[in-house]
Amino acid sequence: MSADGFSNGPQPPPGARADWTIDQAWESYTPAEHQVWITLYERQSALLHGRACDPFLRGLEALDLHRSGIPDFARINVELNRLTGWSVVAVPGLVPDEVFFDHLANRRFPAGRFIRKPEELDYLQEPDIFHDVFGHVPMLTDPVFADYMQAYGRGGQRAMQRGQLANLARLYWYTVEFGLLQTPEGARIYGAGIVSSRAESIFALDDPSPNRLAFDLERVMRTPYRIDDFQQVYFVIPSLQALLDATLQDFAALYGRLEAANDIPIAEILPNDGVITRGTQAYATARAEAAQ
Ligand code: HBI
Ligand code: FE
Repeated sequence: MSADGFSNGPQPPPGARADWTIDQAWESYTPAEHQVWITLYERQSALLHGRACDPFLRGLEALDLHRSGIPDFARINVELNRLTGWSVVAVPGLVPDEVFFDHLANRRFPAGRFIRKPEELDYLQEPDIFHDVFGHVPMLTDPVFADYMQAYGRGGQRAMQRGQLANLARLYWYTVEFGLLQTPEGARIYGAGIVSSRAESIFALDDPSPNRLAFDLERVMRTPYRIDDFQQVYFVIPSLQALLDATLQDFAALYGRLEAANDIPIAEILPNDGVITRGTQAYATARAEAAQ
């Protein structure tokens, strides 16, 4: 561990602090940048009633994210801190896993300060402020999910020491990024990667192509995911409490079993899977054929 408390991994970019945070410098956003947020916000929020879960919609309201333009972290952090002790901190972009986990373990969510270009509205490589703040932050107002994200950060720190990061990244992907929550009205979105994407907000709930399976932590950790396209499987939790409870287990025994287990092919359904939708995989097949 070097002086700044992190191992001698990649150093922060110029202008960033040792923990990779930067000032948001909210006053330096241009009207055009605020307009991109407004365009994305109006498009997504029109879509999400009846699609996003209630804790997400309550979080949007609680943090007043429907203000006209890019939120000022100093403003939203007052309410976010009061609700669950979380803060949003600005970072230049993706940060090393070790830095990311340390922030989560301390209830700090690292959010990119940059926003996508108007010509990038539908897809961008790296999470921007709309993905991070519109997608991830509203759920952090929910006390149970707030506890889950901190537990995930602590789990990440342990996983790094054991070299089990790949399995833990799958848990993040299939819950925090692409998770669905079962409700009496049907499945609802809580994953940031879905809720911040117009097309996937529709695909994840309505399209017959993907499998939708009951969440099982070990099953998720054995399942690869797509980083370049819609998911071929979505995992559905019965409640946020069930997701938090799943992290309160003996991960050493779990990691031991995972080392001995094979990955499960991404579109496969196992005999003891809880099947909510047996997908056609028509979308993924068509995309694979088009790519040939
Ligand atoms: N850094 N800023 C930022 N945001 C992320 O979502 C993020 C990251 N670094 C690593 C990472 N995510 C993934 O590897 C997680 O699975 C840990
Ligand atoms: Fe994300």
